Amino acid sequence: MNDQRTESKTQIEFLAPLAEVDPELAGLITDELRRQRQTVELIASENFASRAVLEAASSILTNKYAEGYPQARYYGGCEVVDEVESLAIERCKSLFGAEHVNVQPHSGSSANQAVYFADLALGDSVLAMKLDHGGHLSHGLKVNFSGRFYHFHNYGLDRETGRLDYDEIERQAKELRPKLIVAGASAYPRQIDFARFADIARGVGARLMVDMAHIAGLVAAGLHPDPVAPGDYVTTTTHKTLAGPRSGVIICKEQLAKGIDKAIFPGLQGGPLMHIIAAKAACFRLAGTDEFRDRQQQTIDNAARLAQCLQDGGINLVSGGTDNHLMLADLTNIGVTGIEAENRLEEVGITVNKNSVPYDDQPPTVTSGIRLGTPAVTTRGFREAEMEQVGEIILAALSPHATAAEIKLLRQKTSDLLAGFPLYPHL
Ligand code: DSN
Repeated sequence: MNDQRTESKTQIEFLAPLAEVDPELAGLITDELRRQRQTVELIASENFASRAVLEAASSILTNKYAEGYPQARYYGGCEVVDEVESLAIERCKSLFGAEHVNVQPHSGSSANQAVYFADLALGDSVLAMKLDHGGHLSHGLKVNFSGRFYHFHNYGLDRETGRLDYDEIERQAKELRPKLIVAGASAYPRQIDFARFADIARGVGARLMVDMAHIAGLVAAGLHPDPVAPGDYVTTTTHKTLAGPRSGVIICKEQLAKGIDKAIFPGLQGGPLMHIIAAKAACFRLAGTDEFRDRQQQTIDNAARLAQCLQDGGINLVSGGTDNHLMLADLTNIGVTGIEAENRLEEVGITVNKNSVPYDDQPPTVTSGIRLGTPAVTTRGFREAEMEQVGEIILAALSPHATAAEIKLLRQKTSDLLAGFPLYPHL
């Protein structure tokens, strides 16, 4: 009896809520919860992780060191985390039809780094999408590790169509003979033909890496052409359309598995984050459900409806629309820069990010565009009717004639809209 009392007292002390031991930090987290609840989240790379994912990510697995891989660790006591990691691997393999999966990368950028580390020698040549046409920092930006260690060349979007021009990419590949071709983007609103990329890569003896971070949820749901069969390597984050924890994954062909595993550990990382790997396992399980598939379809439908509203209101979209979860608005014709639009929308309770558009004259700190995406609002429950309301608020807020009183009214409209869609009611 005494023992039980002692144990329960210890537990109570151990589980003292954050607010009790660190009110300052708890206050900031509460502020952020309030911000997330009170804004329409249109950042295309964000989402709301499920309660299951949050629970796994905040679990006691954070306490465990597990350098190495299941059944081949450099620490004792790994019998349970071995099962957790194997579960995450098997679920990811089955979700994407993968031959080999490494669930240890801490982020999408570390996943990309590991592929380059495994596949390339310093200075090797790579062909990837330009950052200001929709690529990613880790696809060869000069000040990023990728641009410093490897010789990146860029393909971009066609000036007229705003789309990838596969013939032109093939011409560049033939001229440059890269060792690796990178497909995938952070701000491309159209489907990507990965099979065509694989043909181009094979034609010049290059390997193909697909960075599917933005579209992984759509791929899991079978709503985007598959990158896994044509790609030698596929990297992804797990927190965007996939709605998992903030982290990364590498998928590859079996014959490349040893190189990838060695590149991650001991090449680039030490102990894996077992609590985050557990959260990835939960995310992969949820991503295999009909509910998840329906949500991905709704994400696409919501993006299409928002795109239509913005275009009807006179806003130009790069490539003329969207096939996926995001759109890129070019605001040049309405005389508003990206940073001005981001700030204006923030005032009315809508969060977006300024984004360069192809052939942008403005620097990346200003930009001529904004990127808008629907994964988070769709997880929150928005459907086409709500997207129309969001579209109307955006158009009114970006109008050069919007007065301070109108902006205030628009903020109220956003709040009224959000009130019908509670976020994390258990918190
Ligand atoms: N920074 C991410 C995005 O917003 O698209 C890509 O990693």
